[in-house]
Amino acid sequence: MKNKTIFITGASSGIGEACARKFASEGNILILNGRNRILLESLKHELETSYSTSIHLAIFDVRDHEAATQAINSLPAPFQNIDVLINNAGLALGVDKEYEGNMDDYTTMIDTNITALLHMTRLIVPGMIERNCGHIINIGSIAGEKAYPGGSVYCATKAAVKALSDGLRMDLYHTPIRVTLLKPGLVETRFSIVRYYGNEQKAAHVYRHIQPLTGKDIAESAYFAADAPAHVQISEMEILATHQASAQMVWREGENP
Ligand code: NDP
Ligand code: 8X3
Repeated sequence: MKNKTIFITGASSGIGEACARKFASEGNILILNGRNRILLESLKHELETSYSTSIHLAIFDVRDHEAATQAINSLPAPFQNIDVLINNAGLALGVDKEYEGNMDDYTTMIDTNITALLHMTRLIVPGMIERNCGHIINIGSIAGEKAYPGGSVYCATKAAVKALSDGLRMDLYHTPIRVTLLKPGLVETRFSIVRYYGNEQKAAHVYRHIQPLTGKDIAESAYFAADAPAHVQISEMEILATHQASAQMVWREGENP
């Protein structure tokens, strides 16, 4: 696909950043959202220098509904017709037991992973319906399939992303607009560093003795879904590292019996 307008939330790092690279390298124009202006400006410069693309930065916290509404309503003309929305911004905080964790962290996960994703959908999909074309790619997780200890709230948010994706697909099935849910397993990004509140050692432990996925692997899947012929809707893709069989079943070289 070429010359499409792609909106990516959480594009300053990891999977979102990799999606920006992939879709830009294929000749699309991008609206990149995130909170870190310096990282996003540097990504914009790099991509505009390397590829035939043009990038608009939409710097806001996705939990700030007023800022999100203002950003969407004031997009410059070339960026107004969004073809693909990649709802990617998200996070996990902590690995505490459900009854012991920090309520503020729970609220942050719910507000970011569920409410903000829903708000971006609510803001952008009506325009897709008017134009009779569009594609929403939600970044869910294998964590949304089955909860694991210490992850109940994060897992619940990703189960909600699955329900929101399924419901949206049903609400749109009379239109040409497609809805794709990507459910990655272990992807080495800043995800675990954020989850462990900046503790890089604990984060590295998550990816020990296994070759994890990269943001690029997930970006390739997002692009595959977006690039499929118009009559093909990739509804879901679960993408795991080869030595991973479920969120908790991970074969680690030298550790397993
Ligand atoms: P990263 O931490 O590398 O990237 C997360 C991105 O989301 C960053 O750009 C971050 O920006 C942004 N973000 C977080 N909160 C907000 C906010 N309130 N407003 C705007 N942007 C925000 O992790 P990943 O790339 O791995 O995560 C991307 C998505 O993939 C998440 O939804 C995650 O749940 C999901 N996922 C990740 C997996 C993994 O193993 N890594 C597996 C399955 C799914 P900032 O730096 O400003 O916080
Ligand atoms: C992130 C994948 O398994 O760490 O969504 O929850 S997992």
